[in-house]
Amino acid sequence: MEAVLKKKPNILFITSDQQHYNTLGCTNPEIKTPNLDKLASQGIRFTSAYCTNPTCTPSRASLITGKYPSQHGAWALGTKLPETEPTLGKYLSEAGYKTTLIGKAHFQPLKDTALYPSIESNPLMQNLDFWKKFHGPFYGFQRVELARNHTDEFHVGQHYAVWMEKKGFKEWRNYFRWPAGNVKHQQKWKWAIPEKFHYDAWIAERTIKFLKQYHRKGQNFFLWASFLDPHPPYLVPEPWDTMYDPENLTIPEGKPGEHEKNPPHFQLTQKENPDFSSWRESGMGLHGFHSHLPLLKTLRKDTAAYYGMISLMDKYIGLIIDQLDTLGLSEDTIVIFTTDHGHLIGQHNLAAKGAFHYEDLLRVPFIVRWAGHFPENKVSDSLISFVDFAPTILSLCGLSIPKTMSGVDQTEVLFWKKENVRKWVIVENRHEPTTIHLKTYIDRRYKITVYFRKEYGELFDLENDPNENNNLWNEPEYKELKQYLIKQLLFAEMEKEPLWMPRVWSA
Ligand SMILES: [Ca+2]
Repeated sequence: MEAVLKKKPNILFITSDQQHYNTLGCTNPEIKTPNLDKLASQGIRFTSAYCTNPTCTPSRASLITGKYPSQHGAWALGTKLPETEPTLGKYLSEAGYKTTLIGKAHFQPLKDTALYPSIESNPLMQNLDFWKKFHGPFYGFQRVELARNHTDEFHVGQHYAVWMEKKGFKEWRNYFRWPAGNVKHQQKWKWAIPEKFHYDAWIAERTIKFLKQYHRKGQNFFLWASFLDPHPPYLVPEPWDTMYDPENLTIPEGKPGEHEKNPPHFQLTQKENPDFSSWRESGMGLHGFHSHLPLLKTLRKDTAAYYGMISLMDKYIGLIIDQLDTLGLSEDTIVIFTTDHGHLIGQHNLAAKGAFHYEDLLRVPFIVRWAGHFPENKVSDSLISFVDFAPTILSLCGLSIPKTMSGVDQTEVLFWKKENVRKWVIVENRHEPTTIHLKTYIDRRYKITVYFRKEYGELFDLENDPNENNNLWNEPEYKELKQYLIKQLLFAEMEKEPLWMPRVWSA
């Protein structure tokens, strides 16, 4: 058993939260990410990797289940992944792996109810006695050490707060928002928290601890270092807050009039006091369905802080990878870096996220390294979807892929034997049961977005209009193309239906 296990690769999975695909130094000279650039030079960087949903919970649940949000159950923010869903961690655990998640999970909502229990909820997140005792299991991870606050957010707590207290940082509440913290005003750009108590330092320290432990014990591992930045609020400690001069950054701008061809919610974002009441259905918060004008006023400073957050995170990602290499585990460990979905920071005059399926929001940075096995310093435009992550990892670990997973095995692409194993990707977004329910189909050239029971939609030619300024949905000369793509979307939908078992007999 041990001899067989030794041949299986370890998995070091590193993610950020809400990171635009073009925020790596190797593609964007205005930002510095030396460690991620180095990782890209040692492996394969994918330029056409997509999330399955541009929000946290649904997309993260796809990564660990190999299923679309419409299949695994966590269909929107504020829902949970059912505990009955088999996960990558479960399958790897059964094969003898140690499975650990450090950082952000967000598989469950901030609210705990009798019907839908959640431990990632308030006020339990602030009950540090609970978190001192609870370390899993959680969705296939035998060990979890969690946080889910983005910078100073009020739902700080869990293992991160336990760690801060253990470090003697008793005054940690002075850096976080009320009521979990003591800060009652909105902090901007510069975060007074000392870097050594920032959650990036915590994630790196704990990840490195587990790397050393697994190495010492000769254990196979699936270790997820799940960073929480650069998700807003835009706050970063010194010296990273002044690393980028806001005046020297290139700030994207929307094209005048572009939203006139887009669905009504795009247009409403550009008004002072828009009425979005007809989209409200569950009574819960709606991402992006508000005026974006106030958010566009501080883009330069926001971008400088956003880049600072990425560069700070890059430093700690570097510490983790350097430790892996120092332990001599490079050739035994597959390293994957990505984020959970993209981000809008001025593109199309929009900010953050919502039902705006631009590449900025759907496409993700995606780097894979397996020293001595995968090629080095390659760039691939092969289509990748987050549903491919779990089946591909299982395949690389020599394990069978459950038929219930919808993703495809990308192993041959990673070994540089095939350019592509996909012809399309689908991105879902069901933010409300019926009123915000859209689906995007992307092939090598075109991209079409259909809204449930709506006559409007989007059709972009990514080759001739890579910035997606010219929606062709209503153009008479593209009517046939639109019909063709809608049919392709339906075919893709049919293709992604899982077959949990083969037909074993005629009847
Ligand atoms: Ca996210």
